[in-house]
Amino acid sequence: MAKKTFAENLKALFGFHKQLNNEFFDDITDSLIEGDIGARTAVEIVDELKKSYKSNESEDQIIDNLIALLAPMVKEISFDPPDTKVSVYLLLGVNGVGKTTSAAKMGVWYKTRMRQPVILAAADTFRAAAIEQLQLHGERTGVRVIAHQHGSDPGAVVFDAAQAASAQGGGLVIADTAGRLHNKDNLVRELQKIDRIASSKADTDCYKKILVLDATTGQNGLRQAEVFHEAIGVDGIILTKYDSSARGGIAISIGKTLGIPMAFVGTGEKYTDFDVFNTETYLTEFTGKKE
Ligand SMILES: Nc1nc2c(ncn2[C@@H]2O[C@H](COP(=O)(O)OP(=O)(O)O)[C@@H](O)[C@H]2O)c(=O)[nH]1
Ligand SMILES: [Mg+2]
Repeated sequence: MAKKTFAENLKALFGFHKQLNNEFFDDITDSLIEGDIGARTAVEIVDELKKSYKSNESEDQIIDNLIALLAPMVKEISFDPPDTKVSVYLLLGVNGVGKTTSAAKMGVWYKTRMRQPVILAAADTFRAAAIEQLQLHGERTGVRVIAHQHGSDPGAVVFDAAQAASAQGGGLVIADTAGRLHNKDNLVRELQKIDRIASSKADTDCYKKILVLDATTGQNGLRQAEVFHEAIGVDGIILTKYDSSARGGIAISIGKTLGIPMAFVGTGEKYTDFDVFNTETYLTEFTGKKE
């Protein structure tokens, strides 16, 4: 059975507790933790909520107070590649989080919003299937894919893709990467070269490192964000599988702990199941606030 969302839990709590006493607030803390907010943050939030609580407050007021407390913790960013510049967006993340799928979705997203070309770079050269997967996406969506052979240097793929964009007077390169994460040293070494090439080929402020996180993995996502942020620095996050996640508190946890902003959400398997992250919408959904 699917896990209850924080919003559903909260609703049940209001029904269950006739009086909003300490027990009620303890239960809110538990629900926040189950929603992947992280224990420490959950306790801090509920302490604040208690402080501002006045008797006879309605459910709606309590949810509004909660949203007001959460809002400053969530960070949000939008990436707008300028038409006449060369931009490189490098997608990072461990295996299976949805990097290749997100690269394809992002390609579709930007293609309809840019005059200049969008190019997918198959820089996950580690798995042959990853190259084919991206090429197939390219065929289906009409977005150009630049790929080299299986096992070739991923930096060279990014180089060629950026070169192709440059030759057309600017454009956006979205680079898929391999998700190997044996240990941090390894990760740093693997990413450093590709990082150097991407930053030298992209115009000023047009190189973005975007971490892809699976919303269903919970607090594990926070750990992944820490590792990648330390290794190469993360400019923004794509939260995938948000459709199958009953939680999503990870956006709050990461914003508060690491200050990394959310950029996009993936909400399904279709190319169009993808949107920019919006804090207000996110908190409305997370808390189950009535609109
Ligand atoms: N439901 C759902 N599935 C997704 C989403 N994004 C990716 N997936 C699925 O997650 C699986 C792994 O995706 P993939 O892009 O290959 O991950 P990668 O290893 O990081 O490149 C695939 O079966 C995708 O269809 C999403 O937003 N929602
Ligand atoms: Mg992949």
